[in-house]
This record gives sequence, C-alpha cells and structure tokens, in this order.
Amino acid sequence: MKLGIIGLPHCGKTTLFSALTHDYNPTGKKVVDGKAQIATAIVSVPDERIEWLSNHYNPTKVSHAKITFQDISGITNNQETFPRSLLTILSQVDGFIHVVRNFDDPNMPHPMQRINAEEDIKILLDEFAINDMLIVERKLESLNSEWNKGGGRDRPEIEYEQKLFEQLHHTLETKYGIDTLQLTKQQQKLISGFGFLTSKPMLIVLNNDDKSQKQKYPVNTIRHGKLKTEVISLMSKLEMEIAQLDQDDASFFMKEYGMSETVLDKIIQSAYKMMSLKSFYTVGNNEIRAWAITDNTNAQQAAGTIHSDMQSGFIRAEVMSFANLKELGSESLVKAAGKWRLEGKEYIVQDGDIINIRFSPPRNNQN
Ligand SMILES: Nc1nc2c(ncn2[C@@H]2O[C@H](COP(=O)(O)OP(=O)(O)OP(=O)(O)O)[C@@H](O)[C@H]2O)c(=O)[nH]1
Ligand SMILES: [Mg+2]
Repeated sequence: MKLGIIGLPHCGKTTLFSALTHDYNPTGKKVVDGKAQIATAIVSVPDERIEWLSNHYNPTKVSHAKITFQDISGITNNQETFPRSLLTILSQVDGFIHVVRNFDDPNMPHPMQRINAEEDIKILLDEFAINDMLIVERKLESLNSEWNKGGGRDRPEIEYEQKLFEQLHHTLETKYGIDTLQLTKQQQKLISGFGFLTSKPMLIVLNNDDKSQKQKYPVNTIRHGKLKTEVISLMSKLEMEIAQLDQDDASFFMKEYGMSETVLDKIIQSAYKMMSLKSFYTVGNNEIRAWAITDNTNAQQAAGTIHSDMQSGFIRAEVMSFANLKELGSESLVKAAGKWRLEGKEYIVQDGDIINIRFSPPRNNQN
C-alpha cells in the first residue's frame, strides 16, 4: 500500500515524513519538473499479533505488512492544473495523507501569509477536482469523436461510457468527490485506470504545535463532499524530535506531553480505518507474515495477494482466528475445540484470520 504525503508548501510534509520513517532510509529521491521532489520510504506496520505469533512458532523469518510513504512536494495554492509528471505520481498512490498547517512560524511564513486550515483544505480539494474534471472532459471528447466516426465499437457500449463520464462530470461540478458515487463493479473497472484524485481516500492531518489553537473542525464541514476522509491532529515537529530520541527518553517525553502512541501508530491506525484495511496472517516454521487487505476481500482474492498461482489454483482455505489460537494455546487445541475451519473461495476474510491456502499449482510448473 502506498500513501502520498501532500499539502500546500511549508505545511510540514517533510517533518511528518521524517517522524514516520526515522528508522528507515528513504529508498529513493526523484525530482519532477525541477520543482516537485519525491522521497520514498517503506515502513513495517507495527503489529502486536505478529510479535505473539513469532514467539509461538519461532520462525526463521518474520515479515510485517508494509506501507510505502511518499513525501510529495510541488502542490501550490495557485495552480489550476498540475504538471503531468506530478499528476502521474499523485494518481499512482492508494491514498493521501493531507498535511494542513495549523501552526504559525514567522521564520517560515505560510505562502498566503495567514493560518486557516479549513480554507487550505478547500484549496487543495478544489485543485484535485479541477484536475479530475479535465481528465473526464478529455475522455468525453474522445468518446464523442468515436461516436461520430462510427464503425468501431457497438453504439450501446460507447453510450454506456458516455453516461458514466457525464455522471462523473456532474458530481465534480457539484463539488463532490468521485468517491461519493455508488458505482457498479463494471463502472468501477471502467474508471480504475484513470487514477482519479478525488476517488482516493484522504487522511487529513491538522499539523499543530504546542501553541496552536486546538480548533476542532466538524468533520462535515471539512469534508467538502469527500466520503473516505478521516481527520486527526498531530504535532509533527514535536513527534519528529521524539522519534529521534532513544526509547527511554522518547517514553519520558511522550508521557510529559500526554501522548500514548507514536506518530506511526496513529497514522497507521487512522489509515487502516479510513481504507477499511484488515490484516490476515500466514504462519509456518519458515516464515510468519502479515498481509494487508481491503474490506470484503474473499479467500480467493486474499490468496492472490500472496501469489497469483494461489488465486488461480485455489482449492480451499484452512482458517483459524488469531484470538482462538492465543486463547487456546495451540493449533491442535483450536482443532479439538472445533474452531479450525475449511472455507471456500467466497469466504470473506476477517481481521486476524490465520490462513493456509490449499491450491493446485499451474500445470507447466509441475514436473
Ligand atoms: N512551529 C512548528 N514548526 C513546524 C511544525 N511542523 C513543521 N514546522 C516547521 O515548518 C517548516 C516547514 O516544514 P517542512 O516539513 O519542511 O514543510 P514541507 O511541507 O515539507 O515544505 P515544502 O516541502 O517546502 O513544501 C520547517 O521549518 C519546520 O521546522 C510544527 O508543528 N510547529
Ligand atoms: Mg518538504
């Protein structure tokens, strides 16, 4: 899963990125258009269940679920359309962490010389909507010319797409994000390749400092017609400073400021909630591994996150829950209690399921 950290200039994106990724060296820096910079780092999702499982099974390898964070600069407050390269980067993330400035710093003034978090959110969401709108308009033009030329695809097929893209256009025009539309599976498939910015979930992070007024924005006014939004408050600068301390000092300061969790825990919990993510596990003596999946993923799709051969050759899933294993103490006791199950491909995987996929490998791999 890839999350892009975005926001207007000097809102604290790089500060938050450093607080989140302090243990991990950025894996890559890329310059886009000479202005925008992108730094990337992959972090492991902290997970107490993985710790317990690794004590229990004593595997040779332990793999946490992974999240890629990208620090994406280059969005400004006076840009109607994004440069193509920036748009490509933005369209490829699974969700956004939108940092909004709610602190004053005379040494690094806000680009509009004022602090107004609600207005900043609106500026960026409007820019997202304009960029989506342009893509929709271009698509409608090409569908129109396809229609006028004739001789290609069936007319009802073109008409179906025209109606869909007109619906997207109307939604954006009325200030709603594409994520607010209830689309059928077929419609979702048709728009999936466009990477629409307003279709992606967005975690809004109000970046306070210890002197900021702790404004409580009602979520309804802050959403601007976006459905998949969560809002949290952080003190990024303080969090970054704490992230650089050793464990003992960090715990002391966190207590001092009444913080019960690290910034990474907070962001990951909110991102999992916003994107309705769940974790399932595969276990064995060789490797214990956590996998992140979205809500309503069935057993066959979950198998596909491990390997495409497991999805195509899926036979059955052997399932037990982490809670049962922890409570009863061993796999055989879980079986004895009748809590170990065989499930078919339509089974909806639950958070905390420990799964073993039975599958038939593809023929050309069999000797
Ligand atoms: N007082 C205060 N300053 C902060 C806070 N977060 C960031 N800053 C400062 O604000 C300035 C900008 O922070 P950055 O993290 O570089 O902001 P950015 O969004 O990455 O900026 P660009 O990449 O230039 O758009 C730096 O001087 C930070 O030290 C905060 O919570 N409180
Ligand atoms: Mg920066």
